[in-house]
Amino acid sequence: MATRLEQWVDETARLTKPDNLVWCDGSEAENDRLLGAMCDDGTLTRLNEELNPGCYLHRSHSSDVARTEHLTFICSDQPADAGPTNNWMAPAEARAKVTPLFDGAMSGRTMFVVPYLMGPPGAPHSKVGIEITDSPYVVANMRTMTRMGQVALDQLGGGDHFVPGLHSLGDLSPERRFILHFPQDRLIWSVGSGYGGNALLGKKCFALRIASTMARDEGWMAEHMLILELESPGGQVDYIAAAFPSACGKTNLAMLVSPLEQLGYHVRTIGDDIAWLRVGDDGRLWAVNPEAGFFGVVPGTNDHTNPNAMRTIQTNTIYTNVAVDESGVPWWEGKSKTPPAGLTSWQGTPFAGEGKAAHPNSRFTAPARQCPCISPKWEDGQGVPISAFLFGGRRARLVPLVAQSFDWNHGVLMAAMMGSEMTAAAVGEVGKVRRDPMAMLPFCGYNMGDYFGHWLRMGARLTRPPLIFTCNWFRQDASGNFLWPGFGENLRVLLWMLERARGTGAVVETPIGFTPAPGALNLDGLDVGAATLAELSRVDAEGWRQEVADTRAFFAQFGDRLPADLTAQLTALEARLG
Ligand code: SAT
Ligand code: MN
Repeated sequence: MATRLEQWVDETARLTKPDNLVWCDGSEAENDRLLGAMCDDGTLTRLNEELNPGCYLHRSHSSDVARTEHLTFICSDQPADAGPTNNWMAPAEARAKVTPLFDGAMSGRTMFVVPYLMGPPGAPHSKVGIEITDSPYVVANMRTMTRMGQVALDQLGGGDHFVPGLHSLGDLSPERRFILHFPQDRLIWSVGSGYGGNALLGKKCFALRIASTMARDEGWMAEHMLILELESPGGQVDYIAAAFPSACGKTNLAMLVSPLEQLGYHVRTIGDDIAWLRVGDDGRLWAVNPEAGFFGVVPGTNDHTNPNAMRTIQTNTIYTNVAVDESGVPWWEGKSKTPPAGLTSWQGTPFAGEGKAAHPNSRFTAPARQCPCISPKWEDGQGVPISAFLFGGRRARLVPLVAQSFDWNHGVLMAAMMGSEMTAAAVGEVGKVRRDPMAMLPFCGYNMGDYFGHWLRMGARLTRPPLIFTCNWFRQDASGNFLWPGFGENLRVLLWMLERARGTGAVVETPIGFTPAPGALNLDGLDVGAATLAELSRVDAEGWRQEVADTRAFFAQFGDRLPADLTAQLTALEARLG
């Protein structure tokens, strides 16, 4: 009897009609072969072999440069199960519409069967996915982003427990592009895009959208969060998980360089994008990074903003949509003040100084193990215990530098109220504020009203819950200057959060939560005056009343799927604002 995997591969090959079929084993030799073939046919360009050994450039189609949320669907039986913030398509309609796009889509191409593991090998909660794709670029990326090949088949052990994901480049036309999730079947279909979260199905499609529905059913959490490790003088180690919308500095925060290293404060990385969290026997929440690599935004990355990322992406990295100089060294906005002469833009044309040389959503794909500050615990199958959650966005006004919620349920409200100015990570209106609860708006695989309820229920099960904070590194003064230096200095905010977790750390009580009392943040060696600090923490009641009204309107769309507790929290906040 053929296994479920063999049957599915067989069926898929009959539908997509590839010229060849390759089962990927994840080996070095296989990877070398694939990279070589992609260099030969122009899919990849080898970068400077001395300065960037093992690095390649890929240029995607110019209409395929970011996630396309309007072409991303949750195909649950009932529209109410996808909820008002997701696009919904009936499963039968989705199959009828998209099957023809897969029909013969791989003829003239090779079909790769890519077994992969989300989570460390051998760990009890790691999960197997199988991606079938006709893109060798996707295969190479999956090899970096996940544990790919034999290791995943070993974990599967001949069983039936895997999440199938079918991907084809199709004709790359946005007219015929669909990213479909079938939560009941734990199945993913993606056609028409070769880019990032649209095509590397282990990431947003599995580890967030499908995993969030599994987590709801099984009592755990799949969140869009970095995980970082903080060691204090004396050796105490704590872990923080933080959620920010795409392209708001998660990778920078995850790899933060401690400005207080001399004093014994060390920061290490567990993950930069996704956290899977479970309740431990000790009543704490334990987090695992299911990924094995970083798919980070390149522009703005430099030795000041993220020296650890700079070192991580020096070797064995696939760059997508960056510019390149005459000697084959990649370049992007923010790498140096002025572009080098003789630059070729991300579109492969001579860069004349107009527009951007690298696409604003250009990315690096790099192995996590290359990160100089990766924690020795990053592949621990038990995970790490989380002391605090941090929710942030990009807001020029209103939201203070940091605030602590009064308790878990109030924290869930704060996280659900999150808004952020949109970035280039998704196709849309860059700069416009949109509500992005828990930074999960594009990634929650079910009704977000139910998702809020899941958060409330999880809190009730935790005897030692993480404290919940919100932050905003991006607040500006009236002339548009950032008030807070950001980057490594964000550590000072994290240290105050840890003090709060230990029951110390002075606060001011405001209607929206606790903010640091004057003098409570360690600002040694930092040039931030008292007036600036006061402005950073200022709570503008009128502005917040407007924020409450916006939130009420946002919440209204969830109707009776919105937990009553959340409405009660919002009403209480409104009352505190007076
Ligand atoms: O393209 S991805 O979805 O993987 C990146 C992101 O939006 O965070
Ligand atoms: Mn992300």
